[in-house]
Formats: sequence, C-alpha cells, structure tokens
Amino acid sequence: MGELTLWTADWVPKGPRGFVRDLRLRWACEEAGLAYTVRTVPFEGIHTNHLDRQPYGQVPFLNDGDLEIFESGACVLHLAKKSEKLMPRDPAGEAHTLQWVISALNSIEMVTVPWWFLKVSGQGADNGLTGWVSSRLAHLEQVLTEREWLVAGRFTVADLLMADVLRVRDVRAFGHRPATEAFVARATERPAFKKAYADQLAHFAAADAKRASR
Ligand SMILES: N[C@@H](CCC(=O)N[C@@H](CS)C(=O)NCC(=O)O)C(=O)O
Repeated sequence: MGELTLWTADWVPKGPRGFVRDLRLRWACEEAGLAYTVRTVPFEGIHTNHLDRQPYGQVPFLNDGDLEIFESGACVLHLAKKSEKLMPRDPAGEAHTLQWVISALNSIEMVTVPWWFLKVSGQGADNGLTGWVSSRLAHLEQVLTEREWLVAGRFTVADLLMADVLRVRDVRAFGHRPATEAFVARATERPAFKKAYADQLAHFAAADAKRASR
C-alpha cells in the first residue's frame, strides 16, 4: 500500500458543509495519526465526471497507493486495518466493530436519510418514515444508555460512523434521547473530529475564495 489520498468535491454549496462524507475519512485518519492528502473532483458535472472511480457519481473515495475504494464505510474499514486505534485486533472486538459499522449504515442511516429527505422536501418531521425512525432511535438510545462506546469499552470506527450518522441536525433535534445526545457530544468533542470538521470547512471556504476571484 502507499500514500493515502482522500477524494472529495472541489466545492459544494453551504448547506452540506461539515457533513460531506469525506469527513468520515478525515476523522479516521486523524484518530489514527495516518498521513493523507485531499484531492478533488469538480462539483460541476460531479454526477458523471468520475463514474470510473465512484459508480454513483458520489464522494468520497480513497486511494491507498494504487488501490482505489469507494463507499465511506468501506474506506473507513480499510483505514481501520491500518491502526488498532480504530478497531481492536482480537476476533470479538473486530467482529463487533464490523457489526456496529453495518448497523450504523444499514439500520440507522438507511432510515434516517430517507426520513430527513422527506422532511426537507416538504413532508415535515411527521412523515411516512417517522414511526420507523423513532423506533430505531429508541432502541439505540437504550443501547447507549448502557455503554459509553459501542464496542469493547473504547472508541472505534463503529462509534465514528454511528456518531456521524446521528449528528445530522434534524436527527439530533428529533425526539428526546439524552444518552444518544451525550454519545454524539462525546464523539464530536474528540480533537480528531474537530480537526476533520474544521479542515472540511476550510477546504470549502478556500474554494469559495477561488471562485470569487475568477
Ligand atoms: N453511501 C455513500 C454515500 C455517499 C454520498 O451520499 N455522498 C454525497 C456527499 S456526502 C454525494 O456525493 N452526494 C451526491 C449524490 O448522491 O448524487 C458513502 O457512504 O460513501
């Protein structure tokens, strides 16, 4: 393997800034102390300009030397293989990290993103997915009431992905889940998250300045 390059968009509108999923990769690298560079694909034509590297025209994707990987979950798991800071090395710790990574993406984000989409597209917070999202988040609240981190009593990439899914403003503001809120606060207080977040905002602010000077 070789140098790590995280790929994101060269610019995005203000709305998604701080939430573009390259943040997951930045955060993982920062936690693990892995050196990386950030490169971009043009926002203009983003849906078709890099289909050879991300088949849905999305970001992020990752290069590890010549190896190319898309899907933020897969990228973060690839990074986790490089550092025990991101995933325990014992079989149970590793299996449970994987379990909660899939759970974050396939049981929580799979519901929260469509719920959020219906909400912002005019159907309001009380839309067809509200019961489903409430039930998932209530069960997760119970889990987070009983533990500080999801796996092995320590921070792993499972927490990174779960917290990133849960920190979406509308999800955070929906319902009353004190343990979940404390979990999100705990994760996003971490210096590695703060650095990744600030770097993403700075990246897009620099792009604004460049566009303004054209
Ligand atoms: N499942 C993908 C989702 C990636 C994704 O939704 N990326 C957004 C930016 S955060 C994007 O490229 N959106 C444009 C689109 O979906 O067309 C992953 O986790 O990598």
